[in-house]
Amino acid sequence: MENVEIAHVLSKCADLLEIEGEDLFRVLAYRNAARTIESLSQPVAQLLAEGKDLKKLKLPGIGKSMAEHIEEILKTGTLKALMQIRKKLPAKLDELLAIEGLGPKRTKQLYEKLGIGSIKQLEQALESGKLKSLRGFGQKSIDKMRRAIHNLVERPQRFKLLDADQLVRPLIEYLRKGGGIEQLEVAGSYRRRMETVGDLDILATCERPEPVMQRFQNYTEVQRATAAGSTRGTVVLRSGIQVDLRILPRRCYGSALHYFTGSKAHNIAVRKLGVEHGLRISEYGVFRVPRGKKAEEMGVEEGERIGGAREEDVFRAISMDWVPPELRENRGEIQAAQKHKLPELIGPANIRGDLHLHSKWTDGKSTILEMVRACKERGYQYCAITDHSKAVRVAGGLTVEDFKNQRKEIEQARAKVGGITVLTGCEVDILPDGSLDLPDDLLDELDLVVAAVHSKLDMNHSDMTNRVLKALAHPALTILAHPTGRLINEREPCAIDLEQVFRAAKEHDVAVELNAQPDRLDLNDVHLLRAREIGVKIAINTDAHSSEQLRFMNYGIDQARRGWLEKRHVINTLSLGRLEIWLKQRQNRSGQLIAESI
Ligand code: DGT
Ligand code: CA
Ligand code: CA
Repeated sequence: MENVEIAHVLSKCADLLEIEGEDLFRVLAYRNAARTIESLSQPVAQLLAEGKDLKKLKLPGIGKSMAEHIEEILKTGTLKALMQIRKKLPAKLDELLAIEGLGPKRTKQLYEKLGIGSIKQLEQALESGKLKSLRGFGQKSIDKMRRAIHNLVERPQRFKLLDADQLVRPLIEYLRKGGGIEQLEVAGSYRRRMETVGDLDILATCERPEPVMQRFQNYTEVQRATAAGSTRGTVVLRSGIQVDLRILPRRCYGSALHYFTGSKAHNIAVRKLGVEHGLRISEYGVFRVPRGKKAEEMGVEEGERIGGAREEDVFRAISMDWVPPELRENRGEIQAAQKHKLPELIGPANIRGDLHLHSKWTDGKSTILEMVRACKERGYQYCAITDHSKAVRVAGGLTVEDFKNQRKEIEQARAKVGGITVLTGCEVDILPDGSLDLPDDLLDELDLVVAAVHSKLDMNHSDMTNRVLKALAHPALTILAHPTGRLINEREPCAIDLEQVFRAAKEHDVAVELNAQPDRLDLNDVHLLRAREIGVKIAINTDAHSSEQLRFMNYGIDQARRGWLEKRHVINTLSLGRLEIWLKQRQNRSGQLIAESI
């Protein structure tokens, strides 16, 4: 059982307890534990197998009884406590929780006041107008709910990349342990590092396919096998994700890897180029088209084979450079690869620091010292502590006074951890009128100001755009964080004109964030391409709420690569010296602007 699945049981418990009207402390205990488990870098099952005692690891929110709950989930797949609450509540209540905008609080209201316990009953209540009698369910929120239900029913389920990683890694390890595997790779959208994946496509070569295929079907997480042959199998894991395994002859491993990595649009363009070169390119290999024949008339292995064992064979045959999988979306990579002008994509080694971090002062789970130490361990030159401002009440946002006190703790961390520069910062809330939630004199004192929208995310397009444009014009602003506010599979992006936002950010020399939280990844790849074109500086930030989450940087980098970003586009690849020069320039400018306005 994977961490995501354990976390899922815990947070389900929290939600249902809240609906049932349980004490809020107990609810939060489950919710916090879920977050901790989800962000661990090692599977809990593995920790336990290594003989570690969960109770003694001092994980945030995991005390004695929570540790026992987790062990119970690992053993039984669920919790007795969860089954007991379920008995008391309607069986289909979970459906409601999946609707965007319906958290446990509002679900509780629907259930308590109107006895609504399923999507069907909710739809009936929407039709009959019964809902309007409830507090907090105005026309706007009713319309929103209708759309959300529609999306939910229509949308095929896709898995966040982080979840896919956590599900596929142990499977691969398991397959390898069985022996006999020579080459193995997960292709498809997973290899292209898309923010979500529909299913997993594993390719392998091996001595003998049968035992490997057998082992695949026998994996403990398999819920059902939907197709099985000696070289191709499909299973659905307990988490609901589908996995295909294809075992290939060595001579076509490379061409199959290329084909099944996709994307489809990229493949079609490559195949077409092949035809122009007198070649037939398919998953079976690269073949010369005999005179007088057409590529599409050929059998799968007809003609002279000129490659297929290695992926490079495909690209070389049509005079292209090898294209990193993240770029294979037919967005210009083919032309660039022909001209040997592919971007030199950013990589983890380029990152020098993290500029958006939370601590226990607000909704973070680690102390400032722990965050700084963890950044140091990652080899960073700098990091910035950026806790929330007071308007973000749910996160325990800080007042001016709090920020001053926090400064002392930052000083202490600086004194204790050498070799890394700790910048003082904040994540200031952009209020609905576009002003910032902290006074200018405090903002001026900070090394760096991250700003973001946290409330009234449903403003209309022009109001939201104006709100953010006004904030961008504030001279103290350094980085605009999670610009669209979307949460993958949970909340749609807000309505905002990013084109105008990017232009304003460039004009005011404000960096725009690529938030690396796996459920945000905001900006997305397409936005990044545009930001790059316009020339906006990008900051890849983890927005880490615990030291464990610093590793989310890699998801930011994946997304950045999909947006064609190079080192030069990203400010947290700058050396400390250069970063400081940029921050200074901005501060001088802000001083100047203030002077001008006097
Ligand atoms: P997903 O699973 O929805 O996240 O996205 P992919 O890209 O992994 O798509 P999937 O699993 O349906 O297929 C894997 C790859 O196989 C896909 O990226 C490209 C290739 N492929 C699948 N169907 C076609 C097709 O009809 N034509 C071509 N040229 N390639 C295809
Ligand atoms: Ca796939
Ligand atoms: Ca597939």
